[in-house]
Amino acid sequence: MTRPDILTVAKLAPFLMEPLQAAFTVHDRLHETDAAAFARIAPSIQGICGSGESKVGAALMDQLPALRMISIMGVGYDGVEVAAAKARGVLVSHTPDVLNDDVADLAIALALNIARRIPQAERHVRAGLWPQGPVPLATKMSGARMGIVGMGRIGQAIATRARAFGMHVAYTARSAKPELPYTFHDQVTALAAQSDFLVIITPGGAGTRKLIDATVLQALGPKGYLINVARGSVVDEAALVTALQQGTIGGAALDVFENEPHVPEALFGLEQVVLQPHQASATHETREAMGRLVLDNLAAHFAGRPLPTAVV
Ligand code: 8YV
Repeated sequence: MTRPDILTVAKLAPFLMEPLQAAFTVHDRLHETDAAAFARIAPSIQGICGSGESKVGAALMDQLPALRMISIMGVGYDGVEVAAAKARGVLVSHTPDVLNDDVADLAIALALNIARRIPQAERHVRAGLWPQGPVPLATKMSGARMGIVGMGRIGQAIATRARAFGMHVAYTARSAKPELPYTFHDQVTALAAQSDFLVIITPGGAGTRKLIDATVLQALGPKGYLINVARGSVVDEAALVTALQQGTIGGAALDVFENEPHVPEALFGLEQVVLQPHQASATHETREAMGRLVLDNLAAHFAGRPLPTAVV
């Protein structure tokens, strides 16, 4: 049985790389490491495997005349030029649903962390400062107003959790979802003005670039908290840094950034900030489930079956 040639465009975890190498001839990021070798095998590459942050553009696709499938380990695929893939008859798959719980859990954890000042209090104790006095009082999250920007699968998982905390949930999205028991705002600024916690869970990409700008941060206000578990591109990061430095908003808890893994140094010294290294889906259970979906989509394609979780 021929083993199709697959190009990986991201560092993949062993639980995915090993079964991938068992089923396919894998060329691990060869386009980045060995141009001559890549040029030799490029005509035979039939599939690409990458992560939610991977960049797969028309320029790379044009070097791969036999390319038929791009399998992304991530629900987000904003780094893939989907229109270019479609135009070349190349299928794209991603890994939705299996990570809803983890991403929603981290969103709620970040909201609790920023409101209850958990990292600050933990640092206070670790520094041996408690004998000298308590930490400042924090902010109650239960019963407050949560605004969710993006009401897809993960947005709805966050809303369910927020309701369990007795929170008032409102949202904005491309269109209202009348079947949902939450207040819809068609403008993100209006939602921000009605929120104590504004959670970002939209797809990345051109359609949402800098959606959260200085105007939205102004509307969120000096007591409001921003939580981003989507993509750094959705927030105007420079405007966010300024808003935090000037107290325009109450604080921010961030899992994603514009230029990962690089984080604006200006954020490091700010008390009212919680920082995470894009780990919302980073549990054994979820990443292994994502890995299985990547393999299932590739196997389905090369067996001529419909893809379990196609984008296009
Ligand atoms: C992962 C993600 O960081 O699913 C996404 O879109 O951003 C994360 O789950 C990443 O894609 C893992 O490969």
